[in-house]
Amino acid sequence: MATQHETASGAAGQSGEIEQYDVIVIGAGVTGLYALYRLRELGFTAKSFEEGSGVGGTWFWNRYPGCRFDSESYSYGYSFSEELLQEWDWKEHYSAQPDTERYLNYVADKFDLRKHIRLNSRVMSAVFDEKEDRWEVVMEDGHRARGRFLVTSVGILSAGYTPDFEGKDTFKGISCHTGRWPQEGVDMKGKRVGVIGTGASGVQLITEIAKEVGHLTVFQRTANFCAPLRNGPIDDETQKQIKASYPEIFKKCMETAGSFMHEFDTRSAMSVSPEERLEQYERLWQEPGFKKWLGNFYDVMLPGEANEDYAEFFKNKIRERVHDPVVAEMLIPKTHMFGSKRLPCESGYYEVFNQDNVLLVDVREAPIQRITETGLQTTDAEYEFEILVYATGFDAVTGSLSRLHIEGEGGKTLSDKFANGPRTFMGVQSAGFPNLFTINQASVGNFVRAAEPLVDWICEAMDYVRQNGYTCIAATPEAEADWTRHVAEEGKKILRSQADSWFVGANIPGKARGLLTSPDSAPVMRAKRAAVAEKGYEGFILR
Ligand code: NA7
Repeated sequence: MATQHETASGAAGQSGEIEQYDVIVIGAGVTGLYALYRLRELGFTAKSFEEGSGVGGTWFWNRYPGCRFDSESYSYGYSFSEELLQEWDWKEHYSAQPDTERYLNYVADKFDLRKHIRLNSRVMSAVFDEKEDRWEVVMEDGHRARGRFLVTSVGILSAGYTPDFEGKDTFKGISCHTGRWPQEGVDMKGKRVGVIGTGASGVQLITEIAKEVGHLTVFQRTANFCAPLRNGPIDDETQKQIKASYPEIFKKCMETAGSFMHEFDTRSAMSVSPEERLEQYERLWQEPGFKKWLGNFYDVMLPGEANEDYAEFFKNKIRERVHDPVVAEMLIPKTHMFGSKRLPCESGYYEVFNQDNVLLVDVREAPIQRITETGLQTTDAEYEFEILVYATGFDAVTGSLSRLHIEGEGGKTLSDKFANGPRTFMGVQSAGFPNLFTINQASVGNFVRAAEPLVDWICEAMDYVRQNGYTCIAATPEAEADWTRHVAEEGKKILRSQADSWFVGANIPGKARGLLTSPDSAPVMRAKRAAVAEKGYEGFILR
């Protein structure tokens, strides 16, 4: 096993001190922190290189007003330490970003992980040394490190996307993206603000800033189905109950498709009377979180009559909440099925549009033509504001990898390989990129719940390689081809592939369309990975 800070000379044709590790982790967010913990437990030397000036990843960068969980806080935390579970008090049922960031910092301190993390370290390239079976990463500041294995814990929603509007740089006011919110915050009190985008981030931000801005213009291209979050503080009694029931909470999460606490009703919506159906819809509407999405009749999530029926229920809720019928119609989704996009949860979003100082602009009808010095111009009109917020989403899943220059065998880059869509084996590895584990390709759903078992699997795979005296684990082209075909074929059938969203890369102009993650449920994915490991890492070459 390598020791840290050993001097290597001649690596990559240069000399000088290059840090040496068994494992290099890129990123110190939710998965990066846990990977460090697990790797250390297994006796690996590991270092995480993190672009941010703090730990937390998504919860470090997305500090826009209103940013919070849509997952129940207590279903999102790490499960690996009973002590941590008992020590940490979630303040709210759906934790706000500052508290979640505080939690991840608490974890980093409690488990003494900071000494394994180099902050302010943007990785510019990662190159595989075929002779040595080692990866070398180079940071923006020239710092270099080498490791047998490379783990990309770079997040699935971390490469922010800002549309390439003409005149973007001419805007004289303040402009920022939700995913890279300034640390010092943005003072919006009494200001004229424009927001582009009404996805999960836009919905949270708009609701929050509408309380204090002078005037708000919302530029919406696609209306979304949004549902009340119904957040609230956690009182002492509930806190005790939560802490006593973690085993059941996590067990439930591990049984469901997306690792959330909610289970579908096994009945068809159409098998019950219209009265009973409506009674269930109304009951779920009053309940908090994703229950209305993931705890309803199973067939509301399948294209067809039940889905349309439930969509109509949502549309009527919007009509009830928005006073101006013209504005209400603008806010009603027309181009996609309920559940085919991520369901943003809100705390008063629709009521924002009843405020006199809020204007909704349909930029599907009249697209944005250019950004001006004082605002923006659509094909219809010109709008002025002092602050412009891009809530325009992310180049999801593959974007955070493509930003890195990852060079595998034969000098081939991962971004070239993924030009027509990701090609991986189970999301965890791509042929031609040995010893590279692309965690962010394989994880989706309630994030920590999905990430913990995935990190465990990857760490055990590295341990297996080491224990058996190998230096290399590489997905076979055949295993990769089979998996890629499986994703393409099965991916087409599921609801979340039907809309133009980040799930299928359709939000990024020119990006190949296709499901970016696994079409399988979380339990199925875990079983598939376990079977591969049991068969001595079938689908991988070990040498
Ligand atoms: P999303 O869900 O991708 O939303 C991005 C929004 O930005 C969406 O409303 C887009 O409209 C809009 N957008 C993107 N490009 C443009 C242009 N060129 N013109 C006008 N509007 C545009 O990103 P979020 O950050 O809200 O959420 C991402 C995930 O983070 C979310 O699913 C959660 O899991 C957490 P469109 O719908 O494409 O017409």
